[in-house]
Parts: sequence; structure tokens; C-alpha cells
Amino acid sequence: MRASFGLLFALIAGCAREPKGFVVGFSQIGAESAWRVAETESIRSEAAARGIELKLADAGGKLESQVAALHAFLARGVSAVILAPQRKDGFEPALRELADARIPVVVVDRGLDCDPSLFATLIASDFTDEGRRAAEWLIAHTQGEVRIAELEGTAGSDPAIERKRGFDERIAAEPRMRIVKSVCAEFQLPKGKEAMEAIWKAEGGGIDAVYAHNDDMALGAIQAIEEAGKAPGKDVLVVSIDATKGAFDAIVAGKLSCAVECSPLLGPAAFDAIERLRRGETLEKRTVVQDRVFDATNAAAERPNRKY
Ligand code: GYE
Repeated sequence: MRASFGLLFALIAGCAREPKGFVVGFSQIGAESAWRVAETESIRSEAAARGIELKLADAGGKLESQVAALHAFLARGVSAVILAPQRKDGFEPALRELADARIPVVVVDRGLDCDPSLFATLIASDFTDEGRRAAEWLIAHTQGEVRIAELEGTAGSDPAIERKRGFDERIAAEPRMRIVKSVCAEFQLPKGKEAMEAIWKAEGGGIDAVYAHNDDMALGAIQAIEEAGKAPGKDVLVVSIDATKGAFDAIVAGKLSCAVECSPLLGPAAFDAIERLRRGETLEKRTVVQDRVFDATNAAAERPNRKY
């Protein structure tokens, strides 16, 4: 049934909706991190460059608001939807309504646990692999016992689940490495700092490394480590994921040890997908964004090229 999805969409977009103009609704989670701000900007600027009207709904970090935004897009009869889902669950009923109304959905940034016929494609990084690569960096750059504090992203979100899985998988083979505490800090800098302060206190400073699911939480942890009178990057190694400009600066300053890249610049790929649906093409279900790893060996050279 979904094979004809693109064609149907092309027909509908071509007849009924075209006179009103081509309007894309973008349901964004919020602005909890530098990564997400960059993603919003990428989608906004790409729509503008293509002359496509974008309706941006920022859910302020609330799942209910994201679902409400999907219902509002449905009521308005937008031509297509871009969805960056906060959690893996909770979206299926709204997606079914959009599918029934033949409004195609391009999922970006994070994956979903739902009937895959309810969205046209998913464009996102391989979060499990990001977690593995962060663990591999720590394994390669430490010796002896390593007591790790883990700062987790939003509970129930694809990147938090998979980054944990990938990291755990790799360190399971290294008995000298042990996660002593995992705390959810919701991908936010102030919460990362608070969580690190609490862990430091509870463990009496017995932490050798921090694994943060994103840069913002790592930058918060770095502040907490400094306030505890220790040197991040030396006394306590910090590794994270995203590789934002802030992370690059921290690597160059010697405070962040490693940042696994996760690109938020998803606007071009998202609108390419929409244009292809518009032409009646059927899309591959999954596009994996390719990421690199940065540390003191390559960060300074790459810093001037960073776009986020
Ligand atoms: O790593 C983090 C953000 O969903 C991949 O969400 C994204 C993650 C990103 O807030 O910084």
C-alpha cells in the first residue's frame, strides 16, 4: 500500500493542495541544546532557500505539545510534515491520522517505535555506533581502572537509548571500565552540571571519566569538575557526542577529550526527501548520516570549518 504513497502524494500535492501553496509543517522538540538550535536553523534556512513555506512548531520540550502540533498540521492540511520526535513512543496515533489524510511525514534526527508504513523515511545518525565510538576512544586512551559517570539524554529518546547501548556494549568487554553512576540530564547544560555535582558528591570525587550523551551536558560537567577544583581533560576525562563549536573550543582548550560527531544539518536532506515525494518517488526507509570523531589530534584544524 505504501509503495503508491509517493505517487498519491504527488497527485494530491499537484491538484488539491497546490493552489494554496506548498506548506511544510515542522514539529520540533524544543531548543534544549546547541545541536537542536542548529537543526532548526538548518531546516528553516533550507525551506527559505527553496521558497517553501514552513510552519515551525516548537514544542518546548513537551511530548504532548508535539502531538498537538501534528494535529494542528492535519487540521490545516499542510502538504507534508517534518517530525523530529522527542521520544520513540507516543506518536503512532497522530501519525496514523496524518497517513489517513495522505500527508507524508519525513522523520528526521531521532527514530520512532511505530509501524514503519506511517512515515516516508528516517534521516538520522547511527546512535549506537556513536556510543561505541565514544567507548572506543576511552578504551584506547586510558589504562587501569576507569570509573565512569554517564550523563544520559532524554529518557525514552532514540539517541539516549542507543548511545547508552553502544557504549555499554563496548565497555562490557573491558572489565577495568565501569559505569559507577548514570544520571539523566535531558541533553541540557545546566542539568549536566547539576548531575555532575551530585555524582561528584555521592562518589566522594571517585570519578575518572565522564561519558555525556551530548556536548551540552559535557560542558556542564566540565564546569562542575572545575568548581570541584579538578582539571577536566586531565584529572577527569570527558567524552561526548555532537561535536558542536562549543565542544571544539573545549577540545582545543584541553578540557574535553573527545567529541563524536552527530550532524544537525538535516535541512537539505529533509527537503530533498520532500521534493522526491512530490515527484512521486518512493524513498529508501532510512538514510544514515555519516559522522566523524574529533579529539586533540584533529580538532584545531577542523574548528574553522564548523557550521554548528
Ligand atoms: O545529540 C542532542 C539533542 O536528537 C541527535 O538531541 C539529537 C540529540 C543531540 O538535544 O544534543
